[in-house]
Amino acid sequence: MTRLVVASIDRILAGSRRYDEPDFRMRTIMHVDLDAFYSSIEQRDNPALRGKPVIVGGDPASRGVVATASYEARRFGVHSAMPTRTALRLCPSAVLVPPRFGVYRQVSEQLHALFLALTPLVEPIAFDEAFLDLSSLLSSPVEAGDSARALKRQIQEETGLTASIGVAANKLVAKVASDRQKPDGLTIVPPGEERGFLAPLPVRHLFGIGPRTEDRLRASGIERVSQLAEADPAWLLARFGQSGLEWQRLARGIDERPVTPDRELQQISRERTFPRDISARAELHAALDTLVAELGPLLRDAPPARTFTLKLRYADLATVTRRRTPGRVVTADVLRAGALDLFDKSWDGRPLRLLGLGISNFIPAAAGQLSLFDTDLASRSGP
Ligand code: DCP
Ligand code: MG
Repeated sequence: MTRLVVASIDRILAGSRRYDEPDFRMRTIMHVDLDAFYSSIEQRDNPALRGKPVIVGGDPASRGVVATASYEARRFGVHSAMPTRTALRLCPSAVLVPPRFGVYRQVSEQLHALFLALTPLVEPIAFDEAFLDLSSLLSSPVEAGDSARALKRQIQEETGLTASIGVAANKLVAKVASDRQKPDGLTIVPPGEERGFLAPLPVRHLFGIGPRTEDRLRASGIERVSQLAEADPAWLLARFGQSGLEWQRLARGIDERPVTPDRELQQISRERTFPRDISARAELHAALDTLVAELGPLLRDAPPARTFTLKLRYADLATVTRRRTPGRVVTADVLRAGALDLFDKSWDGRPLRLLGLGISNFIPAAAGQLSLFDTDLASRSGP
């Protein structure tokens, strides 16, 4: 209720402020993303690694890939999803550490608990990343400074790690903002400044614009968000269909997707587009393992699921989706074994550009068994 009143007063006060969307409602969305998550945990737990280039990843001998690298290693050009072999060539002094998913998952749970202490409207995106909708607590992103600094402090105290936070009136801008001053950053984008904030970025920063779309836009002379924002809508529509208009809305800083706690989702899924097409089975298995690990904490928070789905996209963009319902609840272990098996049966050996994994077909929580989310979801059914 308060939120609605505040939003309408704000719209009246805004006066000259212009939004392309008539029913625009001011929201305060926070995006939290930990810095160099896996490698920061390794440096935290082993002081000998602090200040050094650290690579968390798979064994180069079995075509392992980099999960993440410390900022010291990134200076050498090392990045996620690169073959470990290449990474060690770029940065021979790096210490290679195998991933400890169990530990990362525990930290992820600690983080999730801190987020939930602020608001039930938490949408986990990865182990170390979530959107929080703080609209009912704060009437504008510009009021979020104290909450964001307090959250960063709590994260530091509870986990010993640094986080970067972005706050804005929507998810897109909050996400870009959290990246702006990494590591240990805080960036708040005041309402009305979304479009200018996004303008200089390459278009790939917008949701839904992957490498292929980026190429198509570039072929039409569009590389920056500002160019997309200014393009003639009729031309965009003719050339790219409805998607062109949707990208333009994002480019103009408009994004109305709600923050969605996973309980409400039909499917919880994660996918990876690889920086280059991959045809090595071991690398694909490793990527699948990462997806399983990312889904882990969400599996725990979501209602039990009966079905898991594997998605393969080949280099020629042919996409295959395979579903399996194992006859028992999909736990992390069931998912790990099942996904690998399903992958081996589904993949035809050609290079893949994307791998995705999801769970669905949720069993409703038993009556009387309240979860953290149940108590608060009612408040979301408002406007
Ligand atoms: N991860 C992975 N494989 C990838 C990307 C990420 O295994 N291709 C894992 C390792 C990361 C974690 O997910 O530590 C979080 O991913 P981020 O993209 O947030 O990367 P980092 O937290 O490592 O770094 P940044 O400081 O850029 O957020
Ligand atoms: Mg991160």
